[in-house]
Amino acid sequence: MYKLDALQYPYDALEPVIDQKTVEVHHDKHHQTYVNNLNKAIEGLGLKEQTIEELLRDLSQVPEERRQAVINHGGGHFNHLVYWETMTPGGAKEPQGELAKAIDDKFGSFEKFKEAFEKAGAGQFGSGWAWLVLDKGEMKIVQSSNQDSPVSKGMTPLLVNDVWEHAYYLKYQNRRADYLSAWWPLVNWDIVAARYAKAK
Ligand code: MN3
Repeated sequence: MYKLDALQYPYDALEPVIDQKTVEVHHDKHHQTYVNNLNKAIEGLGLKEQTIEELLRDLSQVPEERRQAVINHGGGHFNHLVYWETMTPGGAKEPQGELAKAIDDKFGSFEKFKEAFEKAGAGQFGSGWAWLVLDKGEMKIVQSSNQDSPVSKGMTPLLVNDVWEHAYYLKYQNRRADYLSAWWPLVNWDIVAARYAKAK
């Protein structure tokens, strides 16, 4: 059984970039529903106890007829965990040290990285996610559709933004690009750096 922990910050902590109501519904309704449906999808399978990341990294342990449900709802659980953790009311506002250097080396500059990431988020057709990942040691921006998760392809997430409409619609309506560009002050670069150091 998987369970959803309370957010590490109050619902209004991401104001004014993300409004309180959006955070509340996103976490308590959308995310909770993924957890509930994940538990239904794995019911009776006798899987070993493991983190949701471990489960998604090895989907071969899930029988084929339940696998898509685990991809959808397990991905929905894991992707949102990374998303909530990526954001914080405090923390470093820009990448530092080794992480900053890796971003500069790969994308040219922090500004160019942000531009490319926003483009990936805006260009994701329909619902999905924009990610910064490490893929076999290489830093990359990738998109994923629906609740597909890059961990199922062996990648390690460093940072993610949710581009499903439920993440931004109350405040930004159809203006996904505005949400993407307004989002940067929320990113906790200390956490991103810790993920990077661990994954390298
Ligand atoms: Mn979402």
